[in-house]
Amino acid sequence: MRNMLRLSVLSAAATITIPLAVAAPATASAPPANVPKGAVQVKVTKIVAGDLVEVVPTRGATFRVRLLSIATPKRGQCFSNPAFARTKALLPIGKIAYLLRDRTPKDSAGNRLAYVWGGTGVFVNQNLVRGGWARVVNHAPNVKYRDLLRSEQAKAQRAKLGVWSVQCAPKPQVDPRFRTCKDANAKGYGPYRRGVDPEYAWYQDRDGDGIVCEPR
Ligand SMILES: [Ca+2]
Repeated sequence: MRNMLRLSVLSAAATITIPLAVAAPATASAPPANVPKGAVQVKVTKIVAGDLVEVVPTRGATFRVRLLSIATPKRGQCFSNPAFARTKALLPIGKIAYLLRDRTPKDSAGNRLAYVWGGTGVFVNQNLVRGGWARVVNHAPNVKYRDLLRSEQAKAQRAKLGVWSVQCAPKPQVDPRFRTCKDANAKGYGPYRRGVDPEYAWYQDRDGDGIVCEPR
């Protein structure tokens, strides 16, 4: 009688535990294959900037993450809006992401420093550089993906994508007052000396003597 009872308890327990064990991996959401070992799962809660996001870990309070080795254009700079939109698309609010740290855990502002993968396995730092949404910056000693990112940046530059496009190229500076040296001289301005007068940069020093707008 006692044996029979134990058996029935065991079988009842088995029918309960087996479906749970099968269901468990689906809710734990195993990371996509290309997310490196050691990456920590978080949930995206806010996109602060193209290279700064807020996340919440499985247990604990939200924190901000600065994407390592890259910088997106700041607000108001060329291509800042597309860069922000790209990060938002790669890291949708409420979705899972994966963080991998390098050697320095935080920046001076207290943001965690990490490489970030989206829930589908896209390496966000790399993707932003690849499309010209971000530039590579030196966050030494955090150099785990530096060579990869530099190679992606070289390709983006050759293809003139995003921040490397003609549209984002710095405008050549010109003298706001005079169209030519002759005009400047006529109004009593010039010559301008290299390293002394800021106006020097606005004119071509054809003979290379460090002076522009020499009176003729
Ligand atoms: Ca000269």
